[in-house]
Amino acid sequence: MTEYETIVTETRGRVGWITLNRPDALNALNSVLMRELLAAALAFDADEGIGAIVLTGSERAFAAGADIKEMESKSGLEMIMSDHFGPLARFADVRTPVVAAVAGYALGGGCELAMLCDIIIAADTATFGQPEVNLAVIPGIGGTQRLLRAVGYYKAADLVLTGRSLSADEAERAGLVSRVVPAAELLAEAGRAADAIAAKSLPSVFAAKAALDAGMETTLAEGLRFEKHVFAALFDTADQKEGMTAFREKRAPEFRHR
Ligand code: DAK
Repeated sequence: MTEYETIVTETRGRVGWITLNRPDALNALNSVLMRELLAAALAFDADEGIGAIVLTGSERAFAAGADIKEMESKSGLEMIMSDHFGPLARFADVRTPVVAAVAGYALGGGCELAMLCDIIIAADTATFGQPEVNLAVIPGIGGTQRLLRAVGYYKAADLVLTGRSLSADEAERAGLVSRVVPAAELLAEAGRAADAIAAKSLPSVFAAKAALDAGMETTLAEGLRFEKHVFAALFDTADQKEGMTAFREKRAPEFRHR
């Protein structure tokens, strides 16, 4: 297993776990962490033995945002030329479903990182927000775009323009969070969700994630066309035959990810 400086990785069954590990900075996303996070996710993505990823932080913070101290002295041109947040943006291309297990602060880039995941499970202690306006900047990795699509214009504008935070319950009501659980159950719940995904046939899971992603980007008509073709293509997998045969024979399917 690769040794990282700012994250810890582990494989449990068919699930890859990534834990952000900069406790002194509340897991603020500096360039080393963003690079390591992407590398770890891509390594899991390249492993057929992995069917889902859990991304988590600490009890106090999932991530308190981009590392302010690292970026405060940069110019606008440097931000663009250095592709400072490139690794985080590329995290969106990970094809394996990612379950975010969020406790404590998920602010700024931390909230945006959660939104790069497919399922967000929040501890009842979690706090979400886009406070960039307090620093005289704006969200830069989806906080005005993915957030808008997740919660609608008025809730997104409330967060982005005032910089206020949302509790886990308010985030769930707004549609930003998939499930809220007591903090003590967060990792177990995230593990169960990831195990459930990892038990499915990989081609169908990849296809489902790709179709959902397409739906975020395109028109309804285009999305429906994409869904129809991907649905049909799955009938050429051995796992589709196995899944439907197993249903008829009243037994659990044995998927081979083919
Ligand atoms: N960056 C660096 N250090 C941070 C940090 C951050 N975002 N958040 C916390 N820390 C550090 C604190 O400085 C402190 O370090 P020491 O002073 O002890 O060395 C340590 O973590 C503990 O924090 P506090 O002492 O402040 O802890 P409290 O419990 O009192 O407060 C807090 C917790 C989360 C409320 C507070 O730390 C806080 O407000 N943090 C900043 C939250 C924030 O503003 N986040 C948004 C950051 S801006 C872009 C892409 C992305 C972005 C921008 C552009 N492009 C593509 C262009 C994203 C921007 C952001 O995320």
